[in-house]
Amino acid sequence: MYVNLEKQGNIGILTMNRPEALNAINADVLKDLDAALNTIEQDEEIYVVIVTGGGKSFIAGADIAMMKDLSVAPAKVFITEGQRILTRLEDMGKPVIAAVNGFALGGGCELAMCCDIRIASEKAKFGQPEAGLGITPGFGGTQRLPRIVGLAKAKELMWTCRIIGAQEALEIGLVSKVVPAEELMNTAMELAKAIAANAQVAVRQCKAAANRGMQCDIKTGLAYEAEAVALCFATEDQKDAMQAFVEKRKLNGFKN
Ligand code: CO8
Repeated sequence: MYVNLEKQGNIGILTMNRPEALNAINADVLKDLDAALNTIEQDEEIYVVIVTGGGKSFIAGADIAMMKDLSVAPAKVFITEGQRILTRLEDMGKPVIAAVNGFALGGGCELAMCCDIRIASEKAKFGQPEAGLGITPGFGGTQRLPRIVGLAKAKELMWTCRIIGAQEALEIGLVSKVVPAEELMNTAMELAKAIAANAQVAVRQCKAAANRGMQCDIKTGLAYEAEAVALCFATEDQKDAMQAFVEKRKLNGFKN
């Protein structure tokens, strides 16, 4: 299996597992990732997901050896499948944290950008080196990178193929935190646990409303928010949490 899924409490840890090729993505990796996403979606015990890479790399991109002889039609099939599966990660109801341990290049940077929050090890490296290989980014980079770092910075990175370190990724807003390599997984776990400790219907509605709102005008976004918050009033967790507040007592966990 090119993708491992392990559970620690309510946290699912998805590890890309093709270290001999720095976790480069081929059709089999995509298939295993798709299957792991099915498991995560169906497993009600998993509240939050962490994605990381096995070995020294997060993901060093799509598999260049596999792509080199592709003609237009098979390339389109691979691209469409990659976009579909990465968009599944972005659209997943549950929060997803990328713990970027090393190279996040090309398709690897694109996969990280589909996660809700990115935390980087000091050793992480990011970039879209596709133009140096005679192609454009194909797993969403031309669309998501400008939305995250701004249009001019995204074009600069895509045109020059410059690989940036974790600190620069932090400065341009591509990651939200940089930590020493040995603290990466603990930091991601602490963040995941903090999210998992809250009411999960509310957490998921926050994600859905925020993601949908980024694609539309603010009035439409506010309508999504109204739907999202109204729906929370149908949950026991909302009743319990507000009751506990007015009774000035600590809530003893959520039922979810
Ligand atoms: N594809 C296939 N194999 C890879 C890849 C890759 N992207 N990256 C690394 N590997 C392999 C190497 O070939 C090597 O294999 P072997 O040991 O059999 O020779 C092994 O992994 C270790 O790699 P290196 O020896 O090169 O390790 P270094 O530490 O010296 O270098 C680098 C690490 C800098 C990350 C280097 O491996 C590298 O530059 N890799 C390629 C990075 C890259 O250009 N990625 C972008 C790919 S294009 C892309 O992602 C497009 C996305 C979607 C478009 C779809 C279009 C159809």
